[in-house]
Amino acid sequence: MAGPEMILVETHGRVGLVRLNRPAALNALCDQLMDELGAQLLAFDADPAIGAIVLTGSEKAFAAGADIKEMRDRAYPAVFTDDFIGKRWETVLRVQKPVIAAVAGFALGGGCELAMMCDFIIAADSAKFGQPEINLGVIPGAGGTQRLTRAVGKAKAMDMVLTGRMMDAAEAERSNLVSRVVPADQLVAEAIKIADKVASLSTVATAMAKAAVNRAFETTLAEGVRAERQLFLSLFGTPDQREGMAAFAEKRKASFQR
Ligand code: CO8
Repeated sequence: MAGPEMILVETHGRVGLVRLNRPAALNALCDQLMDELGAQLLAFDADPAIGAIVLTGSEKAFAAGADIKEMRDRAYPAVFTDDFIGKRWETVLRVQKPVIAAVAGFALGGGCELAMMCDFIIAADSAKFGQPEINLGVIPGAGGTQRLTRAVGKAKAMDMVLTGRMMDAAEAERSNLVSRVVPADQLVAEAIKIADKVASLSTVATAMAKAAVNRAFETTLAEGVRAERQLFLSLFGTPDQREGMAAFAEKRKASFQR
């Protein structure tokens, strides 16, 4: 079977790196690209040699949105019955291993939404985030109105979604959309370094850590705390908990299961 055409795949030790690679369209997220990305994310998730994933684009664009030219002739009700968003766009949410988005240049529309579906975002100082769908006579459709609002609050989210304006990297960091900003020429190296740290840890603990933090977006404080406690207690049934705590007591580096 022919390999993917719109993504580039690399591994760096225990880090799986996916680069969106459709330069002629600023990585516009067409069906083929989303299918290739989804398949690769699931392949990394199933691979015990991989502990964390970095998703990045090019220097110019993480992704300039869903592919407008592919979308323009879609019509209701076929768009509803096809469920093209649910089928293609939410694969990243099924990945149990941590996924870090490394964003340089444009992350617009579905590109911003895809970055927000990752576990956290590292931005190059060149990054520009936006939900410009309103300019096209539509609104964000892959979680943008919800995840952006939870990340940056109502005032900024409403401003961006209603005007379509972009937010630069400094504003994105100030507004808690991204966890760190780094110089553009160091973005991928920094993201790999951060992912490498995550990947060196217990795979089951990092998966549970991400599941627990994600609960905070879906439930009440009391339910979230209960869910966290169950996950925490369940880790006492794993060899990694015994190894991690023994290594601390014995002043040595922990060697987690692979
Ligand atoms: N879709 C298709 N093609 C695109 C897209 C896109 N989103 N963005 C850029 N391109 C193409 C351009 O058409 C152009 O192609 P060509 O050379 O063949 O004309 C090429 O990429 C380069 O783009 P520009 O010449 O426009 O480059 P500039 O540097 O002048 O401008 C911009 C860069 C500002 C990023 C500009 O390209 C732009 O505004 N792009 C569109 C941004 C946008 O509106 N994004 C939102 C799309 S809608 C969306 O994402 C909805 C998501 C809903 C959920 C998912 C459902 C599937």
